[in-house]
Amino acid sequence: MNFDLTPEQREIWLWAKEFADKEIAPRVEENDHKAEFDFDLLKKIGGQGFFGAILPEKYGGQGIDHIAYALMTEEIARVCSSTRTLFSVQISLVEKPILHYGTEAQKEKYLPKMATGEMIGCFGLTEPGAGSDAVNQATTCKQDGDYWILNGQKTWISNGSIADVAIVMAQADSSKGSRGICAFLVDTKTEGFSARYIKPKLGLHSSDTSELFLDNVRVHKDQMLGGYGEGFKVAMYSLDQGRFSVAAGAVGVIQGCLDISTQYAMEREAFDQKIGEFQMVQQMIAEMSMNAEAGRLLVLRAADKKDKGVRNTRETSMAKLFCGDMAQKAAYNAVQIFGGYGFSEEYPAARYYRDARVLTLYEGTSQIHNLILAQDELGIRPANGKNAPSNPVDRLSSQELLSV
Ligand code: COS
Repeated sequence: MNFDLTPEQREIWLWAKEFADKEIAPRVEENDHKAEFDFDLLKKIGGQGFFGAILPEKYGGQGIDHIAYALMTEEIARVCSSTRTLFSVQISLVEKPILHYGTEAQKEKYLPKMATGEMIGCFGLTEPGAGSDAVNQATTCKQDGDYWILNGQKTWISNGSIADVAIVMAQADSSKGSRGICAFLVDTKTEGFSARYIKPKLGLHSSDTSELFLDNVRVHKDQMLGGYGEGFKVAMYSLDQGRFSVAAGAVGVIQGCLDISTQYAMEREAFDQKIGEFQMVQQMIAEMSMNAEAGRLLVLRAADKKDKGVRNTRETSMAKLFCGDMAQKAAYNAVQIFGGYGFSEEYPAARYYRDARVLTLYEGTSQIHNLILAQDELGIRPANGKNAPSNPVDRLSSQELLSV
């Protein structure tokens, strides 16, 4: 086991860190207050080649590994969770499933343009009546010659209004349950497709969160992603990627809370000393430091398995659950350390507090991840597939686990 970053991973991490500090951080407060999507920032991120991070060079990407991708994601989230959401959805929820399940024609059509940010993607699984119960899709697809006709509604879709392409899950035959679901790549300019920005919301003010409406949307059969009835597997595979990116983002939130808290604690004085000298403040700082480190290790462990190409639902779920929950604690304590100023929108702690809240909700609530992990431990439903080893020591040797 080697904890050192390679020179390349370190370089990518520093590249993302510098970009986050120089280009994202100065805009965060204004974007948050205006509650508008920042198209200029999107262009800058695209121009840097960030969206192509993990794509092979063949599709215009940089071909970096998941360790470096996690570190990039963390750095972006350290300064802005709205921007991190844009980045995560584009890469993990759209590019990765196209890369994994797409035909060569689909890859060539979408990936090079997504790598530059010329094309933005969104992921349409959640519906008004299908959140945690993702199989319960009310959106339907019916075949009509060479086309499929899609009807339904999606909600809480990040990037929904700005997307050029949406991955949409729809039910072809409800008697088949999860095995009747199909996934489609829907160009958002197709007639019958529309989106509506959801505003106001508790946090992520400058992230585009939208509803999608599909009214007799005709999609060519070549736009199906994966095979007939494979849509739920496409969705679950995508969530294994998206949850990983959320977990890395949550580590960034913990680190961001730690950074602002340590700085404030060594500036603010009470009872004739810096508040950072009080042990109760120190305890909160120590806890943030420990949780950032523990969370980062869980994320990097999942990254390692992804790089080895083995199923990692369990490790990803664990990272998402732990980091999402610990980000709540870190943001709560950052507000606590800032005291009354933590309650003011003129200081950053309030934004971290609001933005952190969604981390235990989207891409599987903490309860869903507890369920995945408990059912795995109890042998009810092995998270990494039926043949995954159940002995915790065996689990450390990831080579033996099932391939995705
Ligand atoms: N990768 C690949 N396949 C997977 C998978 C994964 N991570 N997880 C499940 N599957 C497969 C199963 O193997 C099963 O396939 P077979 O029928 O061929 O055996 C199929 O998908 C259905 O799985 P399961 O029976 O476990 O489905 P459930 O309805 O019981 O759902 C949970 C399981 C609760 C884990 C799932 O619905 C879930 O993750 N819900 C939360 C959804 C979510 O995160 N929503 C927020 C989206 S924000 S973008």
